[in-house]
Amino acid sequence: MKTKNIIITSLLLLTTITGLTAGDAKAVAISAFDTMKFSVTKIEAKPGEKITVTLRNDGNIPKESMGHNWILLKAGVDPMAYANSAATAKAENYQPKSQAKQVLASIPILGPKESKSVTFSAPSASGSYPFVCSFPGHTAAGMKGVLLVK
Ligand SMILES: [Cu+2]
Repeated sequence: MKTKNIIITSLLLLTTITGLTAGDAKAVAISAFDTMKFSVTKIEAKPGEKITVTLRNDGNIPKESMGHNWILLKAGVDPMAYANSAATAKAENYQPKSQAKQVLASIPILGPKESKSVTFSAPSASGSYPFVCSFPGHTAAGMKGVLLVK
């Protein structure tokens, strides 16, 4: 009887610990479409909050002509300026090393039905942090959004 109670208590404890771990980071699921749009254009977070962004390409058009990525930029960075620089950086997977200092977190180019995650801490300073898809033409087409830290 005593052993049984210990096992039950251990199981409950394990469940609690697992639950805490899973709930540790704020989960944000973003779909990317052939229409050059993100399903999520606004993410809200507290300063320093841990966030896991999962990007899924829900389109059908091949990666070479309709790939999508997710690039979170520092506050004050012009999304179009970053996108213009990235557009000519095909060899660097549209993430130019020359602009790496502008980037806070990123998920590389995904083809149809591919999915990838990135976990990062929201900046400690309140503000508005733009994110874009830097595949050529996509930011201009509206494939962008903002992380609001407050
Ligand atoms: Cu895109």
